Amino acid sequence: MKKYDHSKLEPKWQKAWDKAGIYKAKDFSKKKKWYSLIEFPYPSGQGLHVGHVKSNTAMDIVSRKRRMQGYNVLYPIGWDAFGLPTENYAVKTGIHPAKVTKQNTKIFEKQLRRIGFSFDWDRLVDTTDPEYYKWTQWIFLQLFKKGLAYKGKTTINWCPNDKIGLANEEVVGGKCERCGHTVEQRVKEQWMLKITAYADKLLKGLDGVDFLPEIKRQQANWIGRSEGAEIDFPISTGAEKITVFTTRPDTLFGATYMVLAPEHELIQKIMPQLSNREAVEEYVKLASGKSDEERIADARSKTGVPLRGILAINPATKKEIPIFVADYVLSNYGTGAIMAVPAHDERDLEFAIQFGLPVVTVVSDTGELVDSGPFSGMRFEEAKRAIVSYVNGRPRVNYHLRDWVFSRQRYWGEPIPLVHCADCGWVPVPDKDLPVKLPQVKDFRPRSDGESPLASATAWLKTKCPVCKKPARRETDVMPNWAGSSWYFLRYVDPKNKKTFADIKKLKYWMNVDWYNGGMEHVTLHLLYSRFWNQFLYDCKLVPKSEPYAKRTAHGMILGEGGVKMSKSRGNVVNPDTVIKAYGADTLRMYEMFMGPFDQAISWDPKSIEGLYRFLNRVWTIGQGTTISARAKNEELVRLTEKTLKKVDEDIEKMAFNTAISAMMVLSNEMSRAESIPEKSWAKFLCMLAPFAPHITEELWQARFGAKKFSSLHVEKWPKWETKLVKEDLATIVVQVNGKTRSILKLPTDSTRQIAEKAAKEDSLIRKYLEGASVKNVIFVPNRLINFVI
Ligand code: ANZ
Ligand code: ZN
Repeated sequence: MKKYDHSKLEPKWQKAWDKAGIYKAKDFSKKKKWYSLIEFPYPSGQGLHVGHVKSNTAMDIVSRKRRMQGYNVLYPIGWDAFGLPTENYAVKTGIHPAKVTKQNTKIFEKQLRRIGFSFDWDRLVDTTDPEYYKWTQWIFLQLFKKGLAYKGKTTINWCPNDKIGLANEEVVGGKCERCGHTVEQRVKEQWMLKITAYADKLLKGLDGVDFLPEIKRQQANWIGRSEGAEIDFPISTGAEKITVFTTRPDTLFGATYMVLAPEHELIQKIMPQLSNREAVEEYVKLASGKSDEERIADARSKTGVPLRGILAINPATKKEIPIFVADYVLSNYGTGAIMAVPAHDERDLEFAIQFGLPVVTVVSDTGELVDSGPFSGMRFEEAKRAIVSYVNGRPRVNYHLRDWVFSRQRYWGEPIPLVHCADCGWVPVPDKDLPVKLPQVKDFRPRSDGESPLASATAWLKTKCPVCKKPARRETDVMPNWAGSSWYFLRYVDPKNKKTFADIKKLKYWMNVDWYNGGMEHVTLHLLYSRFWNQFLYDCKLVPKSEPYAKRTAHGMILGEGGVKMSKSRGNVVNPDTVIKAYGADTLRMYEMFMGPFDQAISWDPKSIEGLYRFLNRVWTIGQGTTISARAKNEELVRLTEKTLKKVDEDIEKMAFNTAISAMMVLSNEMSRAESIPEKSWAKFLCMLAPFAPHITEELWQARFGAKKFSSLHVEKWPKWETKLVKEDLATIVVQVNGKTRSILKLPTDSTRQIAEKAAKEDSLIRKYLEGASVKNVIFVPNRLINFVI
């Protein structure tokens, strides 16, 4: 008997598939198109992670099934290759990041190929390739030309260790996500993208897509639409007023004090009138060093200082109320000022207790207003509107979403293609001069003055203004890591196009992505950013669909043994190569799909790998045996095969890969016990297993069904199950007398009227009704109901 030698047969079939080009996606075809997408990997120096294998295998199974179902499938791969680890490595070793990236991507490609994914390798993209980032720059310029990219002074999160500005989302609990160092606040000129202009579109777009509910929820939360009103509060000392944003105007009569954010512009204006200037100045200074996250942390006790010498007037009660400066109010949300209602807001209550401020209840437990003048007794929903108009307030919608900080003072990113001219201001580099290539520099280290290393590339820096031709200076900031991944799914459609980022006809054919799977950690940022770019390009009429992804699912993480995170420092990182060496790629794929429910975090368990290996060996042995024949009849096995096929088919759609594999294990057990296996059932079994374990199934398929001219199993037709064989064995039949249910029978599925009538008449519960009665009519609905009319 031939041995299952995965180390020989896997590379053999990979070569054969490559040669036959069976995974190439064809632009335009009579077949229906199918576009599967995975998040393209960052080619780190550590090589492929088993987590990549999980997500890639899942979408490979879907893609392979679709191919067999007759679709023209696009399943592409590429490198999201700009990023900090590569740059840090370059800083350490002096090797240019482009060179490091080349080395790393080579390793990644080799590893991915060895697992037998059905990628169309001809469409490979690399975000660091100038031919790619030329278009990233071009899209940025479209945003700039439409006023959606602007340079603004913002306080940024500054990591003093990495010497880099961080986006809010890169700060976790006040610490740098990368190095764990405490983040400081710094004022810096930054390029920003006005994603807030798309807040509403990004929210509404969620209605029309098939994303996991949890993903939709996180997107919506991140956008944070909030309906409320702006209300003006006059102040005692003069013409100034304070405008607040509130979602609870119904509580206005309970507003007993006000709070300004430390950065609120009124504070500096009225400073001369304050009797406690020094205390206020001191407080404002202290607050400016803290990050937003720190300031709003629930656990932290509230701090603040009263503004002595001025008072505000509650426009509803007309009473004078004190004003505080406190850092639990943020300057960059709403108006940077609030009316505080301690009776109905937790944070305000905590503050009020600390400062001995009045707490006035104005809404009862049952939702009616109390102590609210003419509005007492009114339902709070109604009172919201009524009170806003009573005090001349304005309805207002706010979003928590912030504009996207789009510059980094680093080296390894796309140069921002703008030139600064003393006379003309910021001027786009003309299309014909794109890409603006990264210049060579000696030192990749960020400069301690906070500027990018590009600021040291003197020759590159100096240029001419594209408009007036006077001497001008290039922007030295580069784009953030999120830039290239915001549109890569569009480039896959037409990766070699030199005239445009992707041909519109091809985009019309392929877009949108039918199924995108990725990590849960990317559902707020990457998903939102890429939807934003796509929606923007849609508004420019450059892409055909406003939403880039029809469906988005997520996988659970793979943890190290014992449920801890896999990390280099723990030394528990599993290299897929070692598993492949011992057991083969098919076993690795099967194992990762079998580990547990796809969306859950599961620990690596070397012992269970053996189980999958045994399974494939059993399949191999069946394939070598003599029990399979065209003439074999084995009704029970045929029935089980059909049922398993149905289950595998349906489970793939639900990403229930583990239960699909369990079902195939049961079937393989029965097959290895069977005296004879009908050839048709064997063929169906290989077909359903093919997307999971493409190599072994190809080998066994070719051995039995192969023709002289190679035709791969992976382009065979996806089999159909025999409907009548997968039916439940017993049907539940309701037995009625004159329309009233009197008994329930279990009968073999598809029992005839005669059989059902006979069984019902013999039923003890029914017999007593029919005794001595004359049956006028019998109504029979197969597999459902029999009704005796007497
Ligand atoms: C009075 C009030 C009474 C409020 C009450 C809430 C409950 P969302 O849903 O997040 O939009 N707020 C407004 N601007 C703020 C800022 N810059 N910093 C901190 N808090 C701010 O929350 C809006 C509510 O948060 C607003 O409604 C305001 O407090 C507060 F029983 O006004 B509310
Ligand atoms: Zn100029």
